[in-house]
Parts: sequence; structure tokens; C-alpha cells
Amino acid sequence: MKPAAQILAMLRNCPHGVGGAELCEQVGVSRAAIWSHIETLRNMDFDIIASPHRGYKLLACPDELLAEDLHSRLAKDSIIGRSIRVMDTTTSTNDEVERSALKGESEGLVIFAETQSKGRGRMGRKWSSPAKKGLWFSILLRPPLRAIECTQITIASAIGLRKVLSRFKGINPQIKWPNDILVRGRKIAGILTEMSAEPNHVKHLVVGIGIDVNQTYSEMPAHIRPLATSLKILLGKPIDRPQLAVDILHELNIVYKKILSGDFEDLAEDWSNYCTTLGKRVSIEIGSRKIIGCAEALDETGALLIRTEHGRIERVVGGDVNLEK
Ligand code: BT5
Repeated sequence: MKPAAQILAMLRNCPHGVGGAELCEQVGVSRAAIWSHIETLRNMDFDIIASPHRGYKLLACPDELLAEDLHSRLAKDSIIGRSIRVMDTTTSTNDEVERSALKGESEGLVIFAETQSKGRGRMGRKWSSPAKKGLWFSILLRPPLRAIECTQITIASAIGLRKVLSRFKGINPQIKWPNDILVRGRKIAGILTEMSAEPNHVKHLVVGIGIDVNQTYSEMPAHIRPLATSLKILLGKPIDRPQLAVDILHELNIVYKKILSGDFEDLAEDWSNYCTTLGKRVSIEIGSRKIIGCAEALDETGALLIRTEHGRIERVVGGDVNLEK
């Protein structure tokens, strides 16, 4: 870890302040070097005061995603976030991670962008990603799964996101199969899982996640305003994006480890408790075919099981679910 990130981690862990001597000892640099790193952090808008008795104290952090800072706040053995990059702008973080995957980068890489010029949803749809208003990021995974089991990863990610968002008072997020997180019927987050696979072997997965954090309605494109919401709109105040990013990566790591240890059933149970789709009469369009029926359950691969009007079970792995009257 770089000295500035190490200093930040120590300041966060000791809200009452850390002495200069302790920082020198732990970071392994001189007092002058500590002073210079503190100045660098101040120039990045970290509000740090120095007092002769208490040493250095962190008062406030900027609303900025900093790779080293995020990394230093994750557990050392975390798979997700082993390596983190933050970009000011890119076309789509899914493209960035895909390029890294093809170069052989190991799983756990996370790339954030403060804004995306071509953020996308499923089936070529656009994803609005205004600068510094949300969390727009993608994760590289190389799970030992078969291609047909990969819906598990989207479901698990939705469960992880739901759990973190539900910690905000008064927010009760619901999951709409397979990739939407809704609050009060409006979309607050979406997941785009893209896969590179051979018949019996997944080479890698790119899990792209978009979370609406600090937008107001006026900062959303008009066509999504009636459908979307953000944490700021729901809570009436801005949210600390770096902290939210850390909490989400932490939770995604937990659910990913569950999948790796074969515990999808456990996750599926959690999913059924918060899923708006289950038990409802739904329709799903897959190409030119339309399936109508009752969404009964998830199977062990994460596919949705629909009981049609003829009593047959249809297994659905993708598509848009609409609630029917
Ligand atoms: C999704 O697609 O919900 C997946 C979204 C994934 C976005 C992330 S951001 C990081 C990574 N990089 C990318 O390029 N993508 C991923 P889908 O279910 O197809 O929903 C798309 C629809 O959601 C659009 O057609 C709009 O109606 C709506 N939408 C667009 N932007 C939105 C936003 N910021 N918040 C809520 N809804 C939005």
C-alpha cells in the first residue's frame, strides 16, 4: 500500500486522531515525509487537522473514488477488489474489464469510472451514468461454473446490492428477476453480466453494476425520470459514495464466496424473500416468443421457472419480465 493510503487508513481507524510519531513508525517514513503526504491528501480535499496533542485527525473526505483508498478499506483476503482502478471517464467499464480479461488479468479486478460515455444495459440499451453521481463499475470473475450456471452470479450480485441498500433507513429494496433493484417500484440499480465461454467452461465473466446514488430527478434523462430513483432522492441528502463502494464490494465478496463454496441454495432462499417477481403472473418475451405464467421459483442454476397456463414448467434464463394483471 502506498504511504498516503496507509496514512488515510490509520486516520480512518482512529477518529480521535493519530500522533505524528505513530504514523512515522507504522508507515516507516520520516516526519517530514508524513507532513508532505498529509499535504498531498489535503490538496485532494481531505480535511485533516493537526494539533500538538492529538496529532492528525481526519474531519472530512472528498466525494471522490480513489483506488488506493478503496483498496485499503477492504479485507486483505477479499477476492473482489484485489486490484482496483478508477477512471475519470470511459465508454463502458464492462469494455475496460473485458480488455483486461483478454490480457489475462486475474479475477477480482474492479474498474470504476466517474462517468461513462456509452454505459449500456442489456440488449444494447443505454445506461445513464452522470459524472460523480453514482457508482458505475465492473468486476472480473473467473468462477468454476458452467455457462448455464452463470445467472447465479447476477442473482448473487443482486442479493449483495439489496442487502447493502437495505441498511439505509426506510429503504426496502426489492429484486426484479434477474438484474434490477427497485425501491418503491423505481429502478435504483441494474446489473449487466457478460460472459466469455466455451461449451463446458466459462473463461471469464464481467459483472457490470450501476447504482444511482446522488442524482436529483433533474439530473436524470427525461425518459428514465418516471422509472428511476436514487439514494439522494429517497433519503433527502447526499450519500458518501466511497463508503458505499467499499460496503458493496465487501458484500459482493461474501456472496461470491458462497457461490464458490456451492452455497447457491442459501442465496436463492434469501432471493425469494425479496423478489417482486416470485409468485406473480408474468410475461417474458424471448425473441418472437412470449411466455405467460406464474413465476414459481428459481432452479439451482439461477433460471426462473414459470408455470404456464397449460401447467407446463418453462425454464427462463434471460429476458425482460413484465408483471401481468
Ligand atoms: C441494466 O440493463 O439494468 C444493466 C445496467 C448496468 C449498468 C452498468 S454501469 C457499469 C457497467 N458498465 C456498463 O456499460 N454497464 C454496466 P437493463 O435491464 O437493460 O436496463 C436498461 C434500462 O434501464 C434502460 O433502457 C433505461 O430504461 C433504464 N435506465 C438507464 N439508465 C438508468 C439509470 N441510471 N438508472 C435507472 N434506470 C436506468
